[in-house]
Amino acid sequence: MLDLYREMLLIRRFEERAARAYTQAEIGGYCHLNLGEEATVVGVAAAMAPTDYLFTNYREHGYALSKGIEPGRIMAELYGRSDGVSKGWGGSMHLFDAEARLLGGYGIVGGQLPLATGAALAIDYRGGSEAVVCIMGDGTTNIGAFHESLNLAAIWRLPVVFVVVNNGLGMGTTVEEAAGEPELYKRAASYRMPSERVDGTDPLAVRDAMQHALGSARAGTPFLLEAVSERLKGHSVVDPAKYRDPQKVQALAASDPIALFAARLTDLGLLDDDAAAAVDASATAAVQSAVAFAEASPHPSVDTLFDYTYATPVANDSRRLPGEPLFAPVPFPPAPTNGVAA
Ligand SMILES: Cc1ncc(C[n+]2csc(CCOP(=O)(O)OP(=O)(O)O)c2C)c(N)n1
Ligand SMILES: [Mg+2]
Repeated sequence: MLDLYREMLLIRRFEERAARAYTQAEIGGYCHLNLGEEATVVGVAAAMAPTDYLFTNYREHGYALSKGIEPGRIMAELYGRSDGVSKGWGGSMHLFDAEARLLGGYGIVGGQLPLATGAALAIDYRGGSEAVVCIMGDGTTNIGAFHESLNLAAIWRLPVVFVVVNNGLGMGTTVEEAAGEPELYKRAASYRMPSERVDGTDPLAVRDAMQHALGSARAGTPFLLEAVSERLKGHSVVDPAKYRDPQKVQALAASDPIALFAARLTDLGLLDDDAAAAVDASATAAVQSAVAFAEASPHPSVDTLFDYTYATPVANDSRRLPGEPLFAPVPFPPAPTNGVAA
């Protein structure tokens, strides 16, 4: 239980520091935080075997930490530096580490679902015993890829657990406004897929539900788990969330998974003020060294800009680097004019 608490606090301090670095313009692009979802993140990770694969969306720093990736390599990616997990080309939304079996990090809502389903198909095809865990938000259950992926997973009996992190909001839209069936776990019934709703602020409840879900998936019955929590801040770091009911915002502290778990540990005699301060100091120190590592890492060199890209060069794409002329000279001789003046 103390390990789970330490992990949750590491995520909390990492996210708060990331928010600060963003406002200091150290981090560019978009930046979405797991604040309020820490118990779900560590509960999911605690149930997974190291060989299991994880796909998630853009709100994924906590999952990368829970997969055991060095905080410095994650922070360096947020800073866009070459020692980042994705060599500095991905940024906050595109953390990827094949060795840790974290297969992204996707900015397109629902983009990870068909890929996760395909990875589960590959495991099944090869007769492997690993499972795939696919994280998504509540809003993502309204995307077509959700239904396509769950349907294929069900009929092909793939080893995949779909986890809906229901934080109550898709950007500024509530679940009730967006979903015809707002009890999202019930949507699995359309595919005769077993499913469950769990308290996403309780790391032990999430871990236990996830163990059950993974057991089902490994035995050939994919599972949908819905973990309910609150998004404590805006959709992304720059969102002041003015659309939220001020009364609801006032009440958010009651849903803070870290405060709730700390109180529980204290009641059980597992944590006192000194021990809590020590856990906090160690999480803060780990984040400080992650920032120092990121700051010391060089920016990627511009001439590596097109490395690892899949697009085939086409005639009107000169693949020019910044500063190069817009249209490079045509690389083949001019067509014959047959004596006709142009
Ligand atoms: C296909 C697509 N449509 C719209 C967006 C813009 N967008 C980014 S996040 C988001 C909300 C997703 O909400 P949810 O699935 O609940 O995840 P959360 O952000 O709450 O973790 C939207 C609409 C997008 N990135 N991709
Ligand atoms: Mg959401």
